[in-house]
Amino acid sequence: MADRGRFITVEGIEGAGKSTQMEVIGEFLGTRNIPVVMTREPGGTHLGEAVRELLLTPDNHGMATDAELLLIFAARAEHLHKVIRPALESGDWVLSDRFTDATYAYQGGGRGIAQARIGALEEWVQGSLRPDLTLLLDVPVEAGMARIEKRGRPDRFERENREFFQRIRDNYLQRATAEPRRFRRIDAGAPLEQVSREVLEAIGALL
Ligand code: T5A
Repeated sequence: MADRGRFITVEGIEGAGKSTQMEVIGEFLGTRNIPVVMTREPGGTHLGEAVRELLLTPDNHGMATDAELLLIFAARAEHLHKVIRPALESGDWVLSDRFTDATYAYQGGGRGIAQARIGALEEWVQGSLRPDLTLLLDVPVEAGMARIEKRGRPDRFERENREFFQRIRDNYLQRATAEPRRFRRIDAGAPLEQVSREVLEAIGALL
C-alpha cells in the first residue's frame, strides 16, 4: 500500500493571497513530481460546489448561522468521502484552499458559534483526520479588503463589516499560536516574492 499523502491547507481572510499561493505550491510540487490534488472549500465536489453557491450568493442574506455551519460540514463530509480521503490513501498529496480552521474562524470567531459546537461536528465528520500543515496567510483586514475591492459584486461574506473580519483574523491567529506544530503563520502583507519564498520553505520542510 502507498504511504499516505500529505494534507496541506491554506487559510486566511479574504484577499490574503490564498489562491495565488495555491498556484505557487502546485507548480513547486509539480516540478518535484509529487502528485497533488488541488481543491477548495466550500466546494471540491459537485455537491460541494452547489453548496458553495448557496453559501456565497447574497440572495441568501440573513441565513441562520446554524444552517450556514451545517451546510459547510455537509459539503465537507462529501469532500472528505469523494476527494480528500481517497487521494491521501492512494499516496497523493492534497492541497486545499481552506478547511475546518476556516469554520472555527468564520462561523466561530465571525458569527459567534461556540467552538465546542464546531468541535463536535469536526469530530463527527473528520474523525481524527487533521491537516499535516496549515499555512496561515496573515494580512491586516484593511490590506486584504483593499486587494479584493476591485473585483465585481461582493459575495455574502464579503458584504460583512471590518469588525467581522477582524474577529476572523484574531481567531486564526489564536489557533496558530495554540497549535504551533501544525500552523505556519506567514506575513502575507509582504511583497509577493517574499510570501512565496516563505510558503515554499514551509512546503519544502515536508519533503
Ligand atoms: N467560508 C469558507 C466559511 O465561512 N467557512 C468555512 O468553513 C469555509 C471553508 C469562500 C468563503 O467561504 C467562507 C470564507 C470565504 O468568505 P473563497 O473564495 O475561498 O471564499 O475565499 P476568499 O477569501 O474570498 O478568496 P479571495 O480570492 O478573496 O482571497 P485569496 O484567495 O486569499 O486572495 P487572492 O490570491 O485571490 O489574491 C487577491 C488579490 O491580491 C493580490 C492578487 O494578485 C489578487 O489580485 N495579491 C497580492 N498583492 C500584493 N502582495 C501580495 N503578497 C499579494 N498576494 C496576492
